[in-house]
Amino acid sequence: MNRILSSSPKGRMVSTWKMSLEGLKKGSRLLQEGKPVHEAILCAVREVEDNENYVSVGYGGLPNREGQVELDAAYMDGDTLGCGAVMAVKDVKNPIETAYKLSLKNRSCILAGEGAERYAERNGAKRQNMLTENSRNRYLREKDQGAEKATARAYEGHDTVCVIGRQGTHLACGVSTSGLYMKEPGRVGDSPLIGSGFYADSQAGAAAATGAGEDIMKGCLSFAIVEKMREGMEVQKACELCLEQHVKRLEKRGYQDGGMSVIAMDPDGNAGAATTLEEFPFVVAGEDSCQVLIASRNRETGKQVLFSPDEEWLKNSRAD
Ligand code: SD4
Repeated sequence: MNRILSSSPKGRMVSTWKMSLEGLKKGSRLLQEGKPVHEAILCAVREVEDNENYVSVGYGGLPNREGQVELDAAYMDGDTLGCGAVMAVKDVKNPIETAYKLSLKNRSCILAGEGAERYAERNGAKRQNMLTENSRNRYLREKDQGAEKATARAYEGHDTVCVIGRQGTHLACGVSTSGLYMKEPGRVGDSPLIGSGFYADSQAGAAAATGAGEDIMKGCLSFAIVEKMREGMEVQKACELCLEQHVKRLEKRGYQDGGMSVIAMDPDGNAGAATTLEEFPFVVAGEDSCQVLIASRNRETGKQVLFSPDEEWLKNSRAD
């Protein structure tokens, strides 16, 4: 049975994709120093948002059909259930920071488009063109080949960074993404939707998702996982069961799985993950370690396994 045990009663974190490794190391260090969970999560997400080599989040993100980078981000506090999100924002440097600020409010905490951009600016966010030359060149090249006519797909250079953290008994979660490459302008995925892309309740657990947002949101996947933990299910089992049930529900309606992966943490700091991919890298950090693990689903049996990748894999994998 897959099981990632908590090695420490102190700060614990889990995050999606290998690209979150450096951020998680920094965030986890803050937790070990006793800093509050939001500081650790913001630090980890910002690290990915600021890295232009990661073309799925923040600066350097790949654009929509019209060549503009539109970003979604959200933050949820598991103690208060306070939740904030920004959707389809342009030219905002660290959307996770605005999402966090919004999570402290009780009304008008989920903002879209221009209103979100104006709120971000009024509240200290740096405005910056998020399209790098590399992303622009790739867009122009692929547009020439007619790529913007194809259906926007997940996991083609587009993966959401989701970070769950726990300090003491306090759970919280932050997510940030540029969504699907070549998406329609104004399109919003699961990531900033409470219950779909993320959910955190310190009394039950936290979960977050990455993949084809339109598929994920049909089952409020993150909320479903947290509710299973509330009923007493073990975190890894909750991830596997909810994802499997959701895929079956979609398949019955004739949808083809566009790729979905989930991470979760229970109130004791135990982490779990499940995927419909052959390889889904995620990162787990505790008091004395921060490591990449792989969740993998066997195509024939549907069984999920978790394993540590070897050095060779870490060096060569493109699955950021
Ligand atoms: C979205 N869930 O916008 C995001 C994209 C993603 O891996 O996570 N891709 O639908």
